[in-house]
Amino acid sequence: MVNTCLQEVPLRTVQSFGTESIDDLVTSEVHEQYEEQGYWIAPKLFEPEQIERLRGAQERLWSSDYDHDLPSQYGIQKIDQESPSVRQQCNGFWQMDEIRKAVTAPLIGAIGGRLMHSDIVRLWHDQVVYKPGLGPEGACESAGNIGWHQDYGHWQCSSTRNMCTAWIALQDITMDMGPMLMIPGSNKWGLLEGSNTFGQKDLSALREKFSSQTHESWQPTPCLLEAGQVSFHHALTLHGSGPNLTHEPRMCVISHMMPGDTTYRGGHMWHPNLVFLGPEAQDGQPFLGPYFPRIWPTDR
Ligand SMILES: O=C(O)CCC(=O)C(=O)O
Ligand SMILES: [Fe+2]
Repeated sequence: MVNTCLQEVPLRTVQSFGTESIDDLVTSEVHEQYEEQGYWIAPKLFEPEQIERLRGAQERLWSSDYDHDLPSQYGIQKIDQESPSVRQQCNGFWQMDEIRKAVTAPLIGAIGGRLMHSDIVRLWHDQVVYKPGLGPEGACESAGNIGWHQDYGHWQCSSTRNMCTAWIALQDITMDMGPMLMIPGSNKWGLLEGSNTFGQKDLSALREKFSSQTHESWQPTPCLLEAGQVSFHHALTLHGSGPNLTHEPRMCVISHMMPGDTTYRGGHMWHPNLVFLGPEAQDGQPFLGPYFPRIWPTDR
């Protein structure tokens, strides 16, 4: 059990890294890494107290103890505490204040803005993900897998592929924990056919499917993070993850960000976010308003 009575500490800022400008953190080497490999692992952006509070918020979420009654358009996920399946709540920020603070943290937005080359950053949606610990005997269980996918494969109703995800580790993420795996360079392969495969479990079949479309080298690289560290990836970077073979759950909170001028690209794939554009949504309609909070510049 985690301690949920921890003191609230202020979120980290650019200055807390001993620098004045976000460009001292997101340097030209960082841009190069992000553009060449499709992702970048940032230093610790969250303090241990914040991580502990986020873990508490996540545990409360899974036991239906919410800060706010009204769930997002995804509704309330029914959780079977004994199941080996991945638990996923999208737009957890509607229900838990601590999750809202993390996925809209100004530093996350400032970094996302630099990586997307956008002055304004909004939340596209968030995810709270919990991968149960199956123990070493769980190696053949695929329920905890997250299929190889491209985020934009799911987001084709958005006017831009230039979207960026921040994945916040709520504990040290080790190799046996089913870390997120990236395919470096896949951000340059374009949008692959049928890449909206987050929910599929057969990683080998997906690898086969995507490798045969590109014939590029496929070198899964794990994002091994310390608690409070954050990885940032491009919406075209292929990624997925395997089973958690430890006895601890793997917990993270994810902020999917978009440039502030992102609009609806009509006639493509449906997405739950489209409900907020209303029944007469028009191609080119902006994703604005409280459903898509502005993260950067901060309005708090
Ligand atoms: O948690 C994982 O393994 C995958 C998460 C993911 O798909 C994402 O952050 O875009
Ligand atoms: Fe993803």
